[in-house]
Amino acid sequence: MERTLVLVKPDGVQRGLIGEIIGRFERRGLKLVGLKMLQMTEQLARRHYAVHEGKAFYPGLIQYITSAPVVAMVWEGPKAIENVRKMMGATRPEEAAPGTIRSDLALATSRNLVHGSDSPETAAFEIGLFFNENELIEWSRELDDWLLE
Ligand code: IDP
Ligand code: MG
Repeated sequence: MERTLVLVKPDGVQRGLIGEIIGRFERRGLKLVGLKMLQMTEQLARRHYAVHEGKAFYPGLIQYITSAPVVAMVWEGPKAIENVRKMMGATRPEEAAPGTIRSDLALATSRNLVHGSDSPETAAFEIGLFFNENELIEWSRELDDWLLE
């Protein structure tokens, strides 16, 4: 089973959309295996977004992601990385498909509500940035017989 890191970014927390965003993944059938609220430090933000260092939007991105608390989650399920990315929608809300989080709830690329890992390698790296192994909970869900192949 695949795991992916999801963040409700500071705008999602400030706008009271934590429950809305968690609810979408929960209703889809993905399984929550890690959850915490934290204030990202500049150091954590720089590590998390290291691939974007040097880009024009990078300073604003670091400012944004550290400007208020985030909610960090690990979701598990078949093709969790791809499924979450599709549910988030494209980076730019105007390009996100209707029905996605960014299309339904956001208007600006610099305030696009959510982060989701984009590959197995980044998922492993990002989960490790936010969670210790003992903070990830393995639990069995009775519903799985009705959700999974
Ligand atoms: P992703 O979050 O869809 O994976 P990335 O290209 O990895 O998108 O960019 C990371 C984050 O940086 C975006 O989610 C967004 O918050 C911010 N960002 C990306 N491009 C721009 C831009 O052109 N202007 C402002 N912010 C941007
Ligand atoms: Mg990205």
